[in-house]
Amino acid sequence: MQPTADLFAADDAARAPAIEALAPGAIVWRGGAASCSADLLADLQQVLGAAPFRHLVTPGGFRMSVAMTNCGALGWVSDTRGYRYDAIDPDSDRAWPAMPPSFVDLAARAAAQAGYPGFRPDACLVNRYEPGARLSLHQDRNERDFRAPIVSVSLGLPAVFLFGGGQRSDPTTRVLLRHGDVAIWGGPSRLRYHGVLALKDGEHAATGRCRINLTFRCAA
Ligand code: MD3
Ligand code: FE
Repeated sequence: MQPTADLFAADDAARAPAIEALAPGAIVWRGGAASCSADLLADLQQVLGAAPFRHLVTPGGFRMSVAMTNCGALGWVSDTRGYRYDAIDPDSDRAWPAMPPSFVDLAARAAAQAGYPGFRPDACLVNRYEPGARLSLHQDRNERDFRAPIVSVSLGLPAVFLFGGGQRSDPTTRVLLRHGDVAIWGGPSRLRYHGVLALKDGEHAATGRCRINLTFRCAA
């Protein structure tokens, strides 16, 4: 048997890491986090001990189907007053847990490869999708400086990502994001509308019955 057949077995990374250009400024590094995914998930457990997943409420009063938490100096929060970044976790009234070095290291390596050397995120939003959970089309515009990219890491069950344009009504393309995929969204793609279709039920060896997405941001 060839050694790669063992390393890249099953449906996730049945492929060696590879870079795909999606659009100007948008790059997917297929399998970029596959080799460090166990470290990321172990370090995530430490984060969850201090800041467990919770379902936020939108300003319109709807409970989000995606469960969220944060690590790093700033965390993204939503409530009936609006969306914002805050240094304090409203559930604990304490600072968010620090970003684990394994997170910072992967985010910086991914950004550097995509042409953003010196990327040092101050916020990591962690999303958990259980079967049926979805994220409707939105823009990420609560960050102060749109010159920095957003780096996202997909772990566990695959999801269909919707990539739109500069206006909500623009057509969308579908991109399957699988365990270990890392995407970098910068430049002209930074403010494009995007979302995630309802997660299909399944079981993944690394996460169980869910998908975890880490998004790294420069929020301050
Ligand atoms: C394209 N998360 O947390 S990650 C979010 O899979 C979010 O959990 C999705 O959208 C998820 O805000 C998508 C991919 C992503 C993240 C930020 C983007 C794509 C983006 C910003 C601009 C354009
Ligand atoms: Fe987003």
